[in-house]
Amino acid sequence: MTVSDPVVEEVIATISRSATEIRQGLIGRRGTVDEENPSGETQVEADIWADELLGDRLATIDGVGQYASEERAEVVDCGGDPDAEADAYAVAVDPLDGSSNLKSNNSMGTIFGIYDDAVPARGESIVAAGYILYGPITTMVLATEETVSEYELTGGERTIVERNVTLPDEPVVYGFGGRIPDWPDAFQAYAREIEQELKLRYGGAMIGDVNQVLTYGGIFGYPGLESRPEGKLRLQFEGNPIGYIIERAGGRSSNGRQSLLSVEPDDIHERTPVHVGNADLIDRLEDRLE
Ligand code: FDP
Repeated sequence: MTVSDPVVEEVIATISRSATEIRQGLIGRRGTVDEENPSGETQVEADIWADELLGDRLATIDGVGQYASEERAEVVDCGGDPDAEADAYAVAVDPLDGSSNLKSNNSMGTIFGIYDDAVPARGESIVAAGYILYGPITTMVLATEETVSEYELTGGERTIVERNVTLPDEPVVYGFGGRIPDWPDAFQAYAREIEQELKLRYGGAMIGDVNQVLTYGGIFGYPGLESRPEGKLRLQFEGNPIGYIIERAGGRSSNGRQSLLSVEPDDIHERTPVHVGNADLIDRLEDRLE
């Protein structure tokens, strides 16, 4: 599938070409460094390396006005103003989502959102978003205004696997992050209901867990916690792109009250509760959390 805007297409092509290289470069970069990312989490060598690789490549694309990464405190100004210029975009990236899974050699991903506004921006201004899943094979799920597609990536090439990916109607799996004693009572009550209906699938990397939901139907959530009401995941780099993908695939996203895409952000690294999945499961969650 081609995306009609050449800048958007070049961003997608650059990220998908870089993905097999990133996967290969994980070898030997599993160690932690003596640094924390702007959200206060320990970085592994691969986080910094993948961020530099993507940042160098994306920031030089004509028409990319901003590069923002979960691994950098500040947004990188690349020369165009996405608020002012019709053909300038902001690219927000989580270079390695779930990188704590590197230690145990479990799945991880790369997430990106292409915003038509300067970031921080509402998810409603996303024009395309996607994720790479480093599983037994490397795949990319890409959502545009037209459709959601899945590709296999190898040697810098992408091969279409499925056009028009949609969430299955009958939900099968669920995965909720955070420790149960830290879940607010209303979320605990909701989770108890869901446990009776669906199968648990939780691998500790949002991309792996969300991909299970997209494949089998169900719900992924990282709720607001008693100790941290804002939750763990970041709106610009994780919540918005994933919300966009799942909504385009026929599901819903929510921070517990409203679509993630309609949340007005204050800060580039702001966190949010994230819930995505089949629409009726998200509707029920919002009723419970009211
Ligand atoms: P990680 O810290 O390994 O980068 O983005 C944060 C994230 O992973 C998500 O990918 C994942 O869903 C979540 O954190 C896992 O958090 P828990 O360890 O609290 O389950």
